[in-house]
Amino acid sequence: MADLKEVKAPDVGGDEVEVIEILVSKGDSLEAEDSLITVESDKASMDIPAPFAGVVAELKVKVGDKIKEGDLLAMFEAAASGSDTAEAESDPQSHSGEAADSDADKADKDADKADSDADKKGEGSGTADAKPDPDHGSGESGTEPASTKVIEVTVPDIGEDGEVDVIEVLVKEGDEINAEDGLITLETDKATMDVPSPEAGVVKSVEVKVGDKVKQGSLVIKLETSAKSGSDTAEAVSDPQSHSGKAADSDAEKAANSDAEKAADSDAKKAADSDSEKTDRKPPVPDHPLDKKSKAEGLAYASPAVRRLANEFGVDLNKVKGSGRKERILKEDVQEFVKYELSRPKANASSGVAQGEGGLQVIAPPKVDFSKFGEIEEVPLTRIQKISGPNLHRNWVTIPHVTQFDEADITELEAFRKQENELQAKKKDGVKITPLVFIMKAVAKAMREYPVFNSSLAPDGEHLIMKKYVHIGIAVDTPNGLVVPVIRDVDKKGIYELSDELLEISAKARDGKLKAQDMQGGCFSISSLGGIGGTAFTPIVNAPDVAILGVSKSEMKPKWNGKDFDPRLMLPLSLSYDHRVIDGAVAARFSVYLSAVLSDIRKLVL
Ligand code: CAO
Repeated sequence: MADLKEVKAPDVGGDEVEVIEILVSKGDSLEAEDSLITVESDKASMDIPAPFAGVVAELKVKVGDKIKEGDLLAMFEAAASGSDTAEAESDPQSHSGEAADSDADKADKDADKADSDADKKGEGSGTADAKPDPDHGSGESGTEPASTKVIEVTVPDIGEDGEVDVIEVLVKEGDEINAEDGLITLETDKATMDVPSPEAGVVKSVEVKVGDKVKQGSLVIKLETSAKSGSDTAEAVSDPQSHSGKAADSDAEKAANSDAEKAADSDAKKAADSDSEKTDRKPPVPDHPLDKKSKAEGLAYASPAVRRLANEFGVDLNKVKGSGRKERILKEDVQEFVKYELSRPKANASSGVAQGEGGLQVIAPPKVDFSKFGEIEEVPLTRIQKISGPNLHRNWVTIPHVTQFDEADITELEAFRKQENELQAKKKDGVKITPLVFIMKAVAKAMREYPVFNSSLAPDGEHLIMKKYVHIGIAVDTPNGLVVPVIRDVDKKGIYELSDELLEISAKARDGKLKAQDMQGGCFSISSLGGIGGTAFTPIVNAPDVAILGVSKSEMKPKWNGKDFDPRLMLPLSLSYDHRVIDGAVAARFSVYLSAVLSDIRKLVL
């Protein structure tokens, strides 16, 4: 049979120390030496362990309390037999010592209290008639509600037809839980989810284990809950004496009525069966463990030993996900965290930007005194360079780039373009067309054909945002640096309209008159160095775009037609893409398609 025993603070190093963490809850079943609370002095923090095994009946301290040696920490319901308890009873100086000789007193007090409760209610005639509260597990005297019921908690509708795996059991027998506390974690092929408790209570039994398969209606736990007085739930308790129930906690009574308890328990369960069917169930809470915020805004849930370990390795415990009970951070969690961090690309911090969220860190560049080797002059970066530099750096280090090279035969395109330009030259306000506008049109067409090129990776990295519009950014070389104004709805505009816009926007860029919105909303970028020269280059993807086309200078090349070499004007294309989003084969197809359209611009109207 169970007795309530006091757990007192041991020698905590002389002075008062502050309770910084409560590691157990009422109803928890502990082994001797399991940690109870964490205290902190100005020198260190330490766990105070349970001096013996038992169930936590009551906690006498809370976070923020100051305690010293001998202060009462908790009341335990400890087994009456067994070495721990025996030891405790024989040692009046032990943590639980004072409790050991007070059982008899306590039984008297309980009986008195039962009398007084019964009198207050005008029910029953005293402890002689009082029966134990059936199935009452906490062993607390006089503090429980008058009656309880046991309900069966089952798996609610989880949106799955078949069975799903139980991957974690979050409670155990004797746990006191609140409504909505997670009971078990289920894993479907879409997500993991917790099955929450519909009500607060004490876990009487856990009916599933890790690895079981469950479906809607499967029994998860049996839960003892408090019945509201006067409500129909009182039926759940079959004990006719239950209305005088506070006396039921009497230890003496308990000892005398184990058979009655069993019978009552069984009746209560039957009643609870029907009650449980009536219980309104909330659907399980989808749970993505990796997304879970740390429990601790201020204080991570970990023992001092784990804190010390984390401290030694410079680990911020708020970033570590605990795998222990109630997400308590274990030593293994810290070790795994360190392993993971070490396996990530390294580190540091030559600039604040590199330390940003998800930032890769690189070693600081060497500091060289160049003046030692000759005359130098320091020229400040332009404002645009200062802004674009960190963005280029981020894109370069965070996007896995691949560049696909190709060339398009633009012999016919050029013939047509020159012909058009001759016509335009005769007009008063004629526009000169450059190859770039044809390239823009062809790119827009290819983006419609391969929509993944018109997407962005969502910040969670789990899906793509597909855009239904085709806005293209054009890299423009200006005296102050590179800018990328955006031309909208390229797929819907004609060659002349695009030429006008390109002229206008590049003039604005060179005059430093672009507004922020002129540079927003792009889906894909083109960087044309064809007017300058070069055969190929590797442009940097302009996030959040997933690809960029580099255009180099066209060149006459001898191309084998099967019989002879033909002189053909070939335009070099360099397509860089984000390999997280675009597969190499798709990029090659896009590139081939683009070349085909540029080689035969009649395809633009198909
Ligand atoms: N092959 C051969 N000649 C080309 C060509 C190509 N791929 N592209 C353009 N040309 C020719 C044009 O036809 C024009 O010739 P003409 O004067 O004989 O008509 C000449 O080169 C100059 O063209 P342009 O550069 O003025 O016009 P554009 O439409 O091709 O480009 C713009 C406009 C704004 C993109 C360009 O001026 C520019 O700034 N390019 C630089 C982009 C850049 O810096 N990219 C690097 C980014 S990464 O650092």
